[in-house]
Amino acid sequence: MGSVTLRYFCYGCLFTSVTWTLLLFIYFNLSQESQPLKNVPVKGGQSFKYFPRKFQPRFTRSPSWLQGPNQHWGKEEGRKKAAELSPEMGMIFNEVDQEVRDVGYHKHAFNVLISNRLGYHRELPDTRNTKCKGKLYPVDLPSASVVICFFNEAFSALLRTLHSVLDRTPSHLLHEVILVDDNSEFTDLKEELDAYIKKNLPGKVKLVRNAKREGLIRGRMIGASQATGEVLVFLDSHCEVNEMWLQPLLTPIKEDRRAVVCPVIDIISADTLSYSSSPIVRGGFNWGLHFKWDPVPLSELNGPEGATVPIRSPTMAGGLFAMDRKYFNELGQYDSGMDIWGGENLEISFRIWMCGGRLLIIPCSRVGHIFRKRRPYGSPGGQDTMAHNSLRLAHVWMDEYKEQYFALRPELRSRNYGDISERLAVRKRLHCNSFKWYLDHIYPEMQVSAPNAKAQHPVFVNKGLRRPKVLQRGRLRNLLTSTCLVAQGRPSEKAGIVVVRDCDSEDPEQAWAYDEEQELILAGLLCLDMSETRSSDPPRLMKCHGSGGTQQWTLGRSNRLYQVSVGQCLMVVDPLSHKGYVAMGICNGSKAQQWRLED
Ligand SMILES: [Mn+2]
Repeated sequence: MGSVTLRYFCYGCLFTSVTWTLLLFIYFNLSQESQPLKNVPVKGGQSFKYFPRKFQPRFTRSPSWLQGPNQHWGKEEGRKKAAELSPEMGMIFNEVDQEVRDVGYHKHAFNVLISNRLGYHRELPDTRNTKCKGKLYPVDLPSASVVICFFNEAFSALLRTLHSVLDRTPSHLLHEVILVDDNSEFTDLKEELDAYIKKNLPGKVKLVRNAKREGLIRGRMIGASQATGEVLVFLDSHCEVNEMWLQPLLTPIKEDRRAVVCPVIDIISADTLSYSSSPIVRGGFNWGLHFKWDPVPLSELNGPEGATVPIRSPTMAGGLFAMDRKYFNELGQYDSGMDIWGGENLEISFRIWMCGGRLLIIPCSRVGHIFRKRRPYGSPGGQDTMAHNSLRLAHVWMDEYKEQYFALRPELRSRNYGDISERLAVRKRLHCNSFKWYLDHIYPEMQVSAPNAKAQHPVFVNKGLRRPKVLQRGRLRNLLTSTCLVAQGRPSEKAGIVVVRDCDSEDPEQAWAYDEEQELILAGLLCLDMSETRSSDPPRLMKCHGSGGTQQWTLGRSNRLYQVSVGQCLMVVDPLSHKGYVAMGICNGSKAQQWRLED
């Protein structure tokens, strides 16, 4: 009897264990299934609600959500895929996201919401010419001190700059990184940054704090004075260095200590933070003493090694370059009489060439830089530091050619520019050539004009006249009201707003084209555009500019029409109103936000 009871008891146990095993198996499988979707911003509300108080970088290697279900790419292709940003990275789900974005644009002039979401490490597309990838560099290169000055930088952008350097530089070449805080006002750049460095980056990263605002120019000199590596590498605080960026910079310096080298500055979009390759151009300037990019003369590009050899550049853009540290000191560092920002890049460029050095752009070294549309900070007293600095450089270096500048800025002729005797002494000590020598030998393309001659035509090198391919055409119908998006006035009217009206398939003024640049073009004329600073404004029809951002739209999941630079979706404001107003709103999946591009 007892043995029967025991047997049933054992069967019971066995049955229970099997049931539990099955349940647990199913549970873990399902929850693993949903794991990769944890951070996908598909539904509003929960995903990023913890955001800006204390930002936690979520993606420490690459944004995991970009990797779809089939992950069997080769290494290179996988890298490329991971390096592509989701166009919906900037989507706003709630008021907190909205605030991060709006305050971010105001303080930093780029999309801080996306910057935060990217985290401190990300994969980048390798934008080098394929020939660069086969190049070999000496093992015993000089060591580098990377100097990064910052003032009120966005925490995530600064940390991404820093980590990109640490991630992509061989440690035997990286002597140290010196951060110079130019007396920033934002509190997260104080204790929080100290704590982060102490906890995560002990050893190679030094942080120097200026007790008062010195500006970029003196800030860099302070950083350089603390450096002990053989080569100084200056970077902006909103950069990301790319694959094998440093070795191609150090090699020409090892060969000739008077070579000053710049990487090619790739473009990180201020609106989307997407990384794209820059064409190879070189630095020039105009007589207003503004830096400009020039096409590279074919004679520089046609060598046997093609587009991989260093290119002589008359000037540098300023933010990113490398130079032998002792040579930097010998050559007179910077003009410490220059304030905050502006003109220092032309000053050092003229000085390098005129005093026996060479300035080169290295096509195989790529560093991305966030190109902001405005500088988000001024000078403490609000003075025009660009004019002050330009005056100093004109008086020290430009000899009789400073008249070219005064012809354009006659009001500056009598302006005080401080004491330049120390800089004139530098010029004398180094036995520098004349400015005429510089123009004749280094920048013969520069035209010297008599006063009042007509202005030089600017050279556009970045965008060709290629028209993007149209992917889809049709009317843009709202699914709630079944009305179509049209111009309120004429579709040719610039800055006109758009509204919804009854659909008419015969009306050519209702015809939209959606192209590969993600532009929406009405009646073949103007592009649907969103100002990135005022997301409360309705979208308008503007001239197509072809550079994404404010004119970049995605027709996404659940028929939403998402605008990349404002991070919101297009919606019908009041479905019952005859006015047909539309506006941008937080993407909530409602029917008022659903659109279809249809024939
Ligand atoms: Mn910059």
